[in-house]
Amino acid sequence: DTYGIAEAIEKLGIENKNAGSSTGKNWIASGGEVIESFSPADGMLIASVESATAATYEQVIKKAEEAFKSWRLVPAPQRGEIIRQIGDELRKNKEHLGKLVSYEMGKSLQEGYGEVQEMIDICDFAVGLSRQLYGLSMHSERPGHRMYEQWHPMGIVGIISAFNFPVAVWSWNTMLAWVCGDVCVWKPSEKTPITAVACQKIAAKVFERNNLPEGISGLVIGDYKIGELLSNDTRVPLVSATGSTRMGKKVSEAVGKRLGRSLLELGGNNAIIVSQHANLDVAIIAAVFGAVGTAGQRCTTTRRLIVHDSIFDEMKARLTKAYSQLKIGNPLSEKNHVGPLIDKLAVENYLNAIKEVEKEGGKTIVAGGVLSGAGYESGCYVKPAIFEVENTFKIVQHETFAPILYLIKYSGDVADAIALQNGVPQGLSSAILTDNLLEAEQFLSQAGSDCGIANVNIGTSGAEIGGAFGGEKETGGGRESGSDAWKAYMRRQTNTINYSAKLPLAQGIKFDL
Ligand code: UN1
Repeated sequence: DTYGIAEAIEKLGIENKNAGSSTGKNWIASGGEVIESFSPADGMLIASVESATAATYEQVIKKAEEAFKSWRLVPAPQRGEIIRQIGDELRKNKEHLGKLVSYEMGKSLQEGYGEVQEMIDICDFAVGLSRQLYGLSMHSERPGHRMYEQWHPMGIVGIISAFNFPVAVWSWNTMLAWVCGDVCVWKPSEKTPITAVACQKIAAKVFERNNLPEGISGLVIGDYKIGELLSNDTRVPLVSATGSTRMGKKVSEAVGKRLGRSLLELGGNNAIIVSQHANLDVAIIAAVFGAVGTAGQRCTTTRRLIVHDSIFDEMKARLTKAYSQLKIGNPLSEKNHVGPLIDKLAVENYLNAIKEVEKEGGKTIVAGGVLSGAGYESGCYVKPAIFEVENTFKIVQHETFAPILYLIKYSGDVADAIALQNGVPQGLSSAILTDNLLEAEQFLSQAGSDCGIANVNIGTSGAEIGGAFGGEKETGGGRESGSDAWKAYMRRQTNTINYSAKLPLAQGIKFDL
């Protein structure tokens, strides 16, 4: 156990045989089909967990409904105190949980730690927020009247999350929802159930220590069918879903049918514009980290590089050199830059995308391929690849969750580059690299990038928790994490109070008896 995985698993309280039902508690719905989680790093079985059934899902929802009745009455700053304690537990468990994230998901150890750091950061943010759930007060048009608004908790928040940020996205949602007074039921990706169990245990320990009901945090592991239960459930007023656009459309449709609320964080097709005024040293690092970090499996991954023709050849040469220096291998070893894809299905999708791009006439700049031999036994390691393409290629318009970077040339001015950047169905993250103020401001203007995130002189990925995270168009329009994203987890109530002995009507309407 070179990397201390067995120790991490033990310290996180996961029993190897059956991580879920061993707790014997209702907050992890079990009883269903057993899901075995294999590490894409070495192909070994990490642990197995029972998935939820319709009946145990029902138990968790019942527990959640019951817990909401008391949790909503706990003053928000006291709810914040509970989140502070969860943040402390995460600090204590950062190394173990970060390692398990790296091992189960396949991202580099540094990125695994980074993900747990994001969780700690959002806890701190939520603690402060718990004293700042502000509503506005308005001036009434009627004499002797006061008007204001307040924010109330909504109830059960259903969270559907993806494998690529198996723990951070849960925390973005839960920590905010909990200070807002909601209770949460989480359906993690069935590809990363063990890290989910670890998170649930950390949170449950804190709730239990404070004599709070277990239903504040529920876990329902399973495939899309569990997601459907949440989406169709009128007892779940808000469903927050992160994943593919295909999944998001299904969730949105089901939730919309019952006029519930959904918060969607779906696919991206993120581009960096590299202008002739860019610092190319910065450009190379931004592009390479953005394209190969997390093996191209972030929703903010840089998929397209839109480069001015005057520096196109130089960028191509420098990218090729940088890619030749990338070390691909076990993500737990800190000498490697690139880990595996999540599973063999992802490898297949990567290979199909390469076939497609070649069929459409893409030119290979750095060739891809699946790695085999010692250290690559899991069959999930692939070579990051670069192709020179047209933005209009079908495959370029599509998000492939893999380290494939598309190089696109532009000539003319920044407006041409912006048109290319916006010329895809997705609208999550975007960036321009330029030292020219006019170009940067045009990119950020209302006629500039159409994405939810637009950066200058940094790449497309690696957002901080303090900003609202999400995007437009097929990305789904939701915003999570910082800024005022908390408002999505509460219901707004407008209150008008008459402290006069008369009843004047609004709009000057007369009604005398
Ligand atoms: C995601 O890929 O779902 O901006 C989230 C980033 C991370 C979050 C990505 N903070 O890259």
